[in-house]
Amino acid sequence: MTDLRVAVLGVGVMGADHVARITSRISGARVSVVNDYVHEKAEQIASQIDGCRAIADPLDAIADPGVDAVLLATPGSTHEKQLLACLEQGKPVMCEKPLTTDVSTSLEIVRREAQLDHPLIQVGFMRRFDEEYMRLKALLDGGELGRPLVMHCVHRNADVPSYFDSSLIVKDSLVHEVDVTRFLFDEEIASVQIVKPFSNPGAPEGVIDPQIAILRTVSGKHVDVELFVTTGVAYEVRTEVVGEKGSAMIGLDMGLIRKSAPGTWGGQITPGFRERFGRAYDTEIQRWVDAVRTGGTTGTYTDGPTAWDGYAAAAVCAAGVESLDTGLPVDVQLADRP
Ligand code: ISE
Repeated sequence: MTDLRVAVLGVGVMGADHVARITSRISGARVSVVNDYVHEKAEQIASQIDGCRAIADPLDAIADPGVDAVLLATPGSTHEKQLLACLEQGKPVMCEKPLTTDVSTSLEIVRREAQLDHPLIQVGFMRRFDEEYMRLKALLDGGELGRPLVMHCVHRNADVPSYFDSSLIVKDSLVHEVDVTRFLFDEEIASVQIVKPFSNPGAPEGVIDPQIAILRTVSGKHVDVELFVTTGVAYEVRTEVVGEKGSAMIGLDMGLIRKSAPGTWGGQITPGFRERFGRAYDTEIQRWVDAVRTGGTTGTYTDGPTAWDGYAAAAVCAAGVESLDTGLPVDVQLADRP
């Protein structure tokens, strides 16, 4: 079987990481086209990869006959147009979150995809491919904890880019806990409330940080999330599920623990999400490539979170942004699934 020819759109930090992983860590695929709004950056990357071209217009890159599938790592505001182009061209697409930047366009994407013979969109919620999350999911599905009742999540970043504002903490960071909740509990989220504790004086002017998110699922499970994105420390993502018959926790970051004179004890904390979830990204992209390559015979071109998952996460985050203003719980309104 020939290698899948992938166009990577957007070669900022995430896109460049994906180019590197497809080129040197993933089997069965190669990067045939790159695109970026800074064309010189795309040209520079293309020049380092055999048989790769830089194409200046993202829609031309999607339509190019030398492209079998598309990986979108472009800014969220451009996703709607690019996803629609992929659907029109019948090209499978892996889309980094967000699916689109608002709920109505996300729903439109879901509806347009539903008109096709088979789904083509996979959304990049990479935590579903992380070994610890997969083990936790297997534990829950196996019933060993009994019925899950409560989940506590911690989501801390050392810092965030300068353009981050309070609502991005919901849409860019909380969105992962939203997806984890839907993934682990296999049900939708009914309401969300954002509580604002005393703000970190070290946070940029006007940014509400930390925030506490309280999610309630349709069946009444409680999830609380501490979001704190300017700790100045490192990356900490922990998840603890409490069930009828016990609890389980992941994300303890217990790499090497060193004990040394004079009487010290300690180790290192993972610096950021690219390190923490590096292997999960590799697994995610490998499984996507495998699904697309065999799609002609299996009829399935995705292996992971769907456009619906992207839409549902967007709907929860929109309710979260509303709650950020009012401080009150906001119900999540989901359309019927097509
Ligand atoms: C970032 O955009 C990500 O997607 C990370 O996974 C998340 O942990 C971080 O908070 C976001 O800013």
